[in-house]
Amino acid sequence: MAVELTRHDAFVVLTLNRPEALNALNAQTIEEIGSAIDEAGRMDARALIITGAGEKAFCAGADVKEMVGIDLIAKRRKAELGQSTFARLDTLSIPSVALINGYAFGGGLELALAATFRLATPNAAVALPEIKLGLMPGYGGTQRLPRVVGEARALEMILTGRTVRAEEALSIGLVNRIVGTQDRLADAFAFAREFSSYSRVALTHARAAIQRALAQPLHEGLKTEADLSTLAFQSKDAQEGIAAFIEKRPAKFTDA
Ligand code: CO8
Repeated sequence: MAVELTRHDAFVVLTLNRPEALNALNAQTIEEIGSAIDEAGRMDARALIITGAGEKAFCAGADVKEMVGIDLIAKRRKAELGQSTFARLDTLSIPSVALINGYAFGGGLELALAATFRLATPNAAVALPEIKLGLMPGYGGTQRLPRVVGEARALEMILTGRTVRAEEALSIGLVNRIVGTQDRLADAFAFAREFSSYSRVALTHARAAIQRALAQPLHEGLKTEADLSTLAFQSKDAQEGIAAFIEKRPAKFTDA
């Protein structure tokens, strides 16, 4: 299997497992990522952590060796399949955390960009180097990177293919935190615990509202926020959270 899915208490870990090719995304890997995301959604977990096998790479991008000699339709299908597979993270019922251990190049960074959060190990190095191959990003990079780091930085990264190291990635907001000097998975779980005890209802609506913020004009986004915040307010968990505050006790959320 090119992808492993393992359960760790409240969390599911998806590991890209082709270390001999720096976890590059061949057709089999993309297909298995899609199935694993779907499976993770059925596992009643609190978060999905995505990482790469080995110490060297999260993922070195689309498998360049599979790009030789394919026709126009296959090229288009490749882009659409990568995009639709990574987009499953948008609609996944739980937040996802890309734990970038080492290289996240091309399609590897595009996968990380589709996750809800990104963490980087100190040796992480991210880039969209497609330009060096005479290509451009095709798995969502031109759309998601500017949303995360702004147009100017996205243009620079995509047009120069420059590698960005962990500290710089943190400083431009491309990753949320640098983790894993000792145990990267333990740090990712600790990060996920910071949100995973809260009501799934409120978390889901908040994520959906933020996703829509970037896809809608402000006046429509505000309407979406009014709709979704009312739904969260109407939940049993909101009643419980408010009561717990007033009674000065910890809230017991039931995801209802
Ligand atoms: N595809 C296939 N094999 C790869 C890839 C890759 N992307 N990256 C590394 N490998 C393989 C190498 O060929 C090598 O295999 P072998 O030992 O059999 O020669 C093995 O992994 C180890 O790699 P290196 O020896 O190169 O390791 P280094 O430490 O010297 O270098 C790098 C590491 C810098 C990450 C280097 O491997 C590299 O530059 N890799 C390519 C990165 C790249 O260009 N990625 C972008 C690919 S394009 C893409 O992702 C576009 C997505 C959208 C497509 C849309 C289609 C329409």
